[in-house]
Amino acid sequence: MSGINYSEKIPNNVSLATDRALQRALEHWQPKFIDWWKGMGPTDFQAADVYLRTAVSVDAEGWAQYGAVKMPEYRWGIFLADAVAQRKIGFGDAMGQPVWQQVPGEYRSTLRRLIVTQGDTEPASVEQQRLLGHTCPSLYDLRNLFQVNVEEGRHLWAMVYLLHAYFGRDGREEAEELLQRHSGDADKPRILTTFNEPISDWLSFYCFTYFTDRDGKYQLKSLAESGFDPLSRTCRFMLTEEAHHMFVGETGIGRVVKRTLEVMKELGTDDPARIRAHGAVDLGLLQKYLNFWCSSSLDLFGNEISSNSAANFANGLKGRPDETSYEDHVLREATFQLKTPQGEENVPMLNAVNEVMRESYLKDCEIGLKRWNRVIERAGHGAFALRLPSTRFRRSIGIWAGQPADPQGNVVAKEVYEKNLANWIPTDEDRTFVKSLMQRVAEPGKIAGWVAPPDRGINNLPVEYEYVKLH
Ligand code: BYC
Repeated sequence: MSGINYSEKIPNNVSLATDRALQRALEHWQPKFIDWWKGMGPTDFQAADVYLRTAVSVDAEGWAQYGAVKMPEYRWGIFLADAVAQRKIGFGDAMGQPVWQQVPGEYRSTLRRLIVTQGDTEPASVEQQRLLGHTCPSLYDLRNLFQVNVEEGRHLWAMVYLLHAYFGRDGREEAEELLQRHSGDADKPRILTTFNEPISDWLSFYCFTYFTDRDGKYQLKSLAESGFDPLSRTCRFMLTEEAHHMFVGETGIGRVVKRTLEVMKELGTDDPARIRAHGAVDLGLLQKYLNFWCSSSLDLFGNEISSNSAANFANGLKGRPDETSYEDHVLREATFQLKTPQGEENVPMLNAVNEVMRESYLKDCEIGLKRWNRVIERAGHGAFALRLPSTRFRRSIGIWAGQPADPQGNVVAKEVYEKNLANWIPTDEDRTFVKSLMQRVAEPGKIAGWVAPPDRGINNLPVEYEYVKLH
């Protein structure tokens, strides 16, 4: 491997070729990554030619170059957004001081942990989705799945670069372990619970890219504020790619809604049984999937009251998304009114940063719902408006964990909760039905019967373009 031309093999803007030690470390890791990709990445599609975008630089022309690629030959690159001259720490007790180009000793283990947690989610999501290709509703969707997968792979490279470049031997060990933990593995699971849930159908995939990738957006935005400048710059570039993943989720769910409304119109009914018999997803079933994935993703923000997040904020390691949009960047005086199962509580704002992030995340989640509900309303079915579940519903982390709250947030008797859960999240029967819809459609221009075709193709190509050549 020593003859590698890094600017060719691994596109990068971090002058890899001039840092021999870093180059050697990555040379060592790269074949293990490729082995992981072949073993744990998308099954059976490694020889297919996929119409993918690749980032070869961070400027407008270079960040999205399109062409047919076999996935194991994808050029996973390392990119940092351009440096901001004279950048200062924008929040916390060290606000106004110059950002750090190296890891401050006292924050070394915390920063490493944040980077490892972020890094762990990226390969986890690829593992969760590895079987989906077999049941793709169209070649367009199949290509989008693979685009998301290779970019999650690139995001892993981004975190592994930071670990190798700034954390010495510990960092290299962590980079190895990122390939050794696996989603759902009984002995070595992924770090965060949501990333151990299987994604075995495309409705889940659309929900995951809508809700869970959006957590990614919010976590990356908060790390993009970090006083550790290489982390900030890395996350800023990752955010440009993240937008497409959420597009896949938002348009995917939107296309399911559209198709369901067509079927309702065709049959002249809103009877879920008849809609299902016709091979479409009734809106009640879609609502259950939204409830499941939204509540699962809400856990990813951590506890409402968190001394970890308080310390990370005060120390300038992790800010709030869009930190500049707030007035107070120190939060030593402010308080936050928190609703707990015991009643309202006034807590120091510094300890409530996770909750502040969760609130802004939910506002962002509302945007898609408004769009889908407009379509539902226009079709004359306003009574079926889709809703986000309350932050109290089905939580496993934080003050509401284990509380029997309904999707509207009312605490109900445990028996009532348990009896109604089947109305709120997908049952085994629902999942079996959704699975029955998942029949592979892989002819150019064809689409499965449970989802509408997209409005437009990729990169100005027609929808019927052969986005994946299967051979
Ligand atoms: N599951 O003080 P707390 C993405 C642990 S998604 C399991 O509230 P903190 C992507 C916590 O670690 C974005 N454990 O936690 C999307 C802590 O343990 P210790 C991923 C959990 O630190 C789609 C303890 O409970 N990025 O990129 O304030 C596809 C106390 O909790 C969970 C990040 O998450 C959980 N859900 O917040 C691909 C950013 N929640 O320290 C990719 C990096 C909490 O007591 N991570 N715990 O042993 C972080 O910023 C923080 O670690 C967390 C937790 C926000 C996750």
